[in-house]
Amino acid sequence: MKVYKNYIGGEWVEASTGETFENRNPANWDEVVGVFQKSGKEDVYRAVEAAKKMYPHWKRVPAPKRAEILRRATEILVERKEELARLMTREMGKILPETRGDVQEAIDTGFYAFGEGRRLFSFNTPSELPNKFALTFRRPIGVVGAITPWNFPMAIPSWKIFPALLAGNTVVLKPASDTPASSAELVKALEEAGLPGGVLNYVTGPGSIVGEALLENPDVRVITFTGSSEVGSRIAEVAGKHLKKVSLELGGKNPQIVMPSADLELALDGVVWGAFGTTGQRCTATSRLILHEDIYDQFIEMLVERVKNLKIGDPLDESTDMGPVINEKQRQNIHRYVEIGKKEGARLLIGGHPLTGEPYDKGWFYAPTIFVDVEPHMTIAQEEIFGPVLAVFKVKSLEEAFEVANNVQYGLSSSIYTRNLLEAMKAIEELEAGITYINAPTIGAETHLPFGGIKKTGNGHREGGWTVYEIFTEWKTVYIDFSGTLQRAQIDTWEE
Ligand code: UN1
Repeated sequence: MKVYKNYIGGEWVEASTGETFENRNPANWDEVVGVFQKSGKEDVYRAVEAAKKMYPHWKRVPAPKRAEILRRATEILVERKEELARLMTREMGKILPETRGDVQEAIDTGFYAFGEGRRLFSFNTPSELPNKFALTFRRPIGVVGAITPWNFPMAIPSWKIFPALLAGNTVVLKPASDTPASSAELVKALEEAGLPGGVLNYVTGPGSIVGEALLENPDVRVITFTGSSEVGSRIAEVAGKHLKKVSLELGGKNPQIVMPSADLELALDGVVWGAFGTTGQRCTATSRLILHEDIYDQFIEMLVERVKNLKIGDPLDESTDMGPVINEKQRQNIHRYVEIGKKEGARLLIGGHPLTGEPYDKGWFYAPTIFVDVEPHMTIAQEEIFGPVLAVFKVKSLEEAFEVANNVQYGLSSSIYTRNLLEAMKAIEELEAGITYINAPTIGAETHLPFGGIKKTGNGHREGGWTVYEIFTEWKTVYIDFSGTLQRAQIDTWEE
């Protein structure tokens, strides 16, 4: 059985607690993917110490040189893509095309960061006084604590680690306990690429101990977190107390609107992929389908027919459409929401139960589930379920569709299917979300554009592309006065 250790100061070491935990395959819980360190606060503090010690060195390495190491690491991911995707499917349960996509997302992020090494643009601007320059630089911040989720076990750590390192910060990564193997492989690729020891550290263990220790350690200057709104709000609270910079990427309750002019087959492809891809476990997943009444009956019929024929099973089998959910607790939680949905009066159209019998008995499988007659105030219309559960709404107009779409506390992704240009334009204007797709599903953001949401989806930051560098840098403003006199801003005026 493969035992993974923590990576601290360039060494793979056991946790000070002497304890470990198992990482099991959600499609077959008899299979142990690896054994990981159940670390304590002391391990986190040692990792932060190592990161702090290396910071003065790493920030002095010119950005294009830091970038070279990231490029080499990314090339290693390219070489190992298939092997890494298979490992990820075993530890996480999403189907192979999706885990290949997850590794690819890390690759795209790595190469983007490589390019950024020769950009990291700042700006200059005229001074109000003569013989004086005013300019700015992006500076790294220090030790970054990255706390990452299990649904994108390599992509999301890469979104945080590559830009944080490129900008000159050092990092302590705490991956989700359900998927520590994929992130360990990312760390190994960086180690092999020649990243100096201590620049990136990796500590596994429970969020309540390892995550909390990162929050509380005064030397961690930035916390970047992707996960639930509940944990996000706790992080913001503690980090607020310690005045740390925090970037939060939290829940979603993403709608897809289908209007009468839409290409219905295309809209169907979109909603099935958006709602049941990754077994519905994306923060961008389509959890609400808003149908115009004119196409409602027809679309529901098409949807049920398609969902009935989804192949659910072993995610390593290339013909499978949907794998299991991540773990027992999550499956129970999904089922609890389904029960609430029924109790509150929504009508269960299909699914709504765990899958049992061959080949499901040793995994956390749940049937793709669709509710109709959902009212906007219902729990299943409001809360993020993070599973294969779709709530369908019937509306009379585009305005009502926007009203329903916006009537939630989240605002990550959104989508509309229409062939009417004006409707599409209005959707861009009206939908309250960080991302709006026209004739495409709510999932599938590309890594070189801003990624993030409004309202309770986050705290205003954007990962991805160039915007993520706002999270991992601080501005230094520089004034250079070469007038040889005392020039007082706001007081001395310029005269010819
Ligand atoms: C997430 O679910 O946390 O846009 C991220 C998408 C993916 C990223 C999802 N590229 O669906």
